[in-house]
Amino acid sequence: MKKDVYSMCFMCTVRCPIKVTVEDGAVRWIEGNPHQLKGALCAKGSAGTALLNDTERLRYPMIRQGERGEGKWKRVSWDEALDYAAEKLKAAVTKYGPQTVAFGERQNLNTHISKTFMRAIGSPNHYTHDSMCKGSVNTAFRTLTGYTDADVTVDWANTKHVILYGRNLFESLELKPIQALMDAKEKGTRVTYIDIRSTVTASHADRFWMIRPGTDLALNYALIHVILKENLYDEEYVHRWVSGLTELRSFVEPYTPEWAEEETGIPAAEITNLAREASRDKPQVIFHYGYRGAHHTNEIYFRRSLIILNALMGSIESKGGLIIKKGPKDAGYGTFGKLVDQKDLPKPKGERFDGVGGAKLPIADPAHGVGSMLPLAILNEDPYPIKALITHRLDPMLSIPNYNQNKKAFGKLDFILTIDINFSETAWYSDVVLPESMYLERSDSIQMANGPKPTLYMRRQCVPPRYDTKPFWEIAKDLAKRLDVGQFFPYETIEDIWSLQLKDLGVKVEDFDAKGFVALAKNPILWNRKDGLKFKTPSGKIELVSSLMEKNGFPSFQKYEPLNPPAEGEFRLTVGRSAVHTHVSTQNNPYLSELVPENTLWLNTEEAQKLGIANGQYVEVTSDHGFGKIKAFVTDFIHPEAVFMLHGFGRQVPATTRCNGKGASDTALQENVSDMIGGSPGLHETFVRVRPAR
Ligand SMILES: Nc1nc2c(c(=O)[nH]1)N[C@H]1C(S)=C(S)[C@@H](COP(=O)(O)OP(=O)(O)OC[C@H]3O[C@@H](n4cnc5c(=O)[nH]c(N)nc54)[C@H](O)[C@@H]3O)O[C@H]1N2
Ligand SMILES: Nc1nc2c(c(=O)[nH]1)N[C@H]1C(S)=C(S)[C@@H](COP(=O)(O)OP(=O)(O)OC[C@H]3O[C@@H](n4cnc5c(=O)[nH]c(N)nc54)[C@H](O)[C@@H]3O)O[C@H]1N2
Ligand code: SF4
Ligand SMILES: [Mo]
Repeated sequence: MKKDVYSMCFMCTVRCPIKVTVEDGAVRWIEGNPHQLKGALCAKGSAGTALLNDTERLRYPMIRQGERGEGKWKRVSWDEALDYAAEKLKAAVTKYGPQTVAFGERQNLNTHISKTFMRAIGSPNHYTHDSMCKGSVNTAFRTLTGYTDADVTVDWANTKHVILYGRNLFESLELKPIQALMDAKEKGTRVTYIDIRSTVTASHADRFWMIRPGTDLALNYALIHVILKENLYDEEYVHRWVSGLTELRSFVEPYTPEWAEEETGIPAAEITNLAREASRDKPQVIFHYGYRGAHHTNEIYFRRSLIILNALMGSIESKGGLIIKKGPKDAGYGTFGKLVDQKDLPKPKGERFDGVGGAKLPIADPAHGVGSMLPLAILNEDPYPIKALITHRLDPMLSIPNYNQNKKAFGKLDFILTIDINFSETAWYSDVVLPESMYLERSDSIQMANGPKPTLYMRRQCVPPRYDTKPFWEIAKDLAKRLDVGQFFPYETIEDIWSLQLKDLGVKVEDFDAKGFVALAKNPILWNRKDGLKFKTPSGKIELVSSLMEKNGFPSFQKYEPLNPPAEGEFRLTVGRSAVHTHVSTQNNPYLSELVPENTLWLNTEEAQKLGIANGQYVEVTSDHGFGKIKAFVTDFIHPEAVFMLHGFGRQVPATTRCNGKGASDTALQENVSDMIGGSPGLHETFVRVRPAR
């Protein structure tokens, strides 16, 4: 029998809506949901079947036998694995206190369940990937608008001009935005792209600037300088909704385009032109706030400068600008239910391991924590020892900079439990490994995707699990029961979870049948720009002088401090993503590992010549923290001060035979330093030395 199932892709966390054709219990075809994506899917999404059939993914629960990382495992039953894990976690809770248990995951549809688990056992130490990805973007938004970046979306379809700072949209994909931007470009939308190297996105841009690494803040200070000097901003909007303009004006006074030219390498006249051009298109212009790009310990000021540029253009809550997401209430519906909203569930209490909300990181987002503090907290026992770690849908060993340090830190733990679908580097180093069913084999909690048109999405099981695996929501409940907190998990099936989520909303499970999603609004909901904007700052305005920053002792504007340039013979290590891989998840996928089997080191042609390195030759890359062997990609299309490599390679798990040992690991080379205001890791603070491999 043949049937189509609407579900959601999970080859990366964009979670595109998909249509899956299933015949006789097997997946025959996957395509983008035709109602939203015109059938389109990226290479990773198409490789979902290869993941489903992969014999090297996690297939059954296992308990470690030999030393950590030695690779000796015993296959056990689910009961045996869960009993053992519960015993170890209980020991940590009763002997040392619940705060000694930490739980990390990439934010996902079941995060309301993991947060319930941690609150039930009494630990404040749940953290997500968010800070490791874009913590400073999140914090920058909150300091200016009271909203996080997750509360904001980009109106790609209606913008006239988008300016991207290392936002390599056409390789670091999000399908819906790409489709919308391609359509908009046909109608004349302009793209300005600023990167330290020429990427696929650069080839789609109308203007490309190769900027000197780490100097984007100088460029923005100069753009703001020109905008204020020539009164190019949206006066009506700024007068009504923005405070602190006088202070900003005097702050940017010294930062002329001529000054920025020296710093960035971009001609002053071109900087002035961009400011004028953007202003002509306001408010339908977007200075994209980005995720990665320039990653330094002062990143908060760079992200703030981007949001300030949007505020000056009047593009926050404008058609063709940035739109504040609306929820079910805004669309006239009830509340979307979450397990973590149970009234009798204990509130998180006590100091967090990462210092978020305390003296160390007072304004980073406590809803996510700052994961890169974990190895430091473990090693230094600061603020207290961590004894046990649960990791779900995250690979902290590779996603927190400095692999060797991570290994040392995790080696200090009494117990590590990993719930994954693959043999991640963290799983390989764990004591118990629990295999989750992959996304085509399971249903999950419903997604409430807030936006101009708030929409609900559902992941539905397409085929039965191929191996002895379970969905996370079931694993969490089974573990909770064993830790005597089962009362907070009042469900047996996924349908019970769905009804808890939909109970007050006024939507039924059957409503998803027709298209796989339920839109709660026909037209985009936009607030009235004259008097209807609802900023969540104390003043109700976009606060250029931020009460959140100032109250916590951080200046709202920071004098430009140039980064140290690389010393003779050194390069700034920069990293990013490939269109056919997801972070650290897909390198062993049978199809995707064929497409991009290893990473290369982008190196400027002249620099390569000085070092006697030819294109395609293996080189050794060394930093103060680690080492890697990798093929050189010699090119004119990268700034001479930097080298670049894809994240996620140089793996050290023999069980993943297709990717093991291929390419070099950025994580092994990078230093673990963070922006201690915003929370992002300073991924581009590391210098490396390169020489031909011996
Ligand atoms: N050194 C370095 N660190 C980085 C970055 C970098 O460029 N360099 N990038 C940063 C960024 S932007 C981000 S967003 C983070 C991402 O960091 P991570 O979230 O750690 O990376 P992912 O590859 O998304 O996924 C991690 C794990 O989730 C597992 N997984 C995938 N699907 C499922 C599933 O359905 N169930 C379960 N249980 N597990 C699943 C994968 O097998 C993988 O082991 O890393 C950050 N850290
Ligand atoms: N295919 C694919 N798509 C993805 C993901 C994935 O894993 N795979 N992950 C998703 C996630 S979680 C994220 S966070 C996004 C990330 O999406 P992006 O923010 O686009 O991140 P990267 O791919 O890391 O690209 C960063 C770019 O910044 C450039 N860069 C480095 N230093 C500087 C600098 O000083 N200035 C400027 N202007 N540029 C610089 C690099 O050359 C690189 O091209 O992608 C998302 N989409
Ligand atoms: S971007 Fe690609 S991998 Fe990510 S969810 Fe969409 S289709 Fe899947
Ligand atoms: Mo990310």
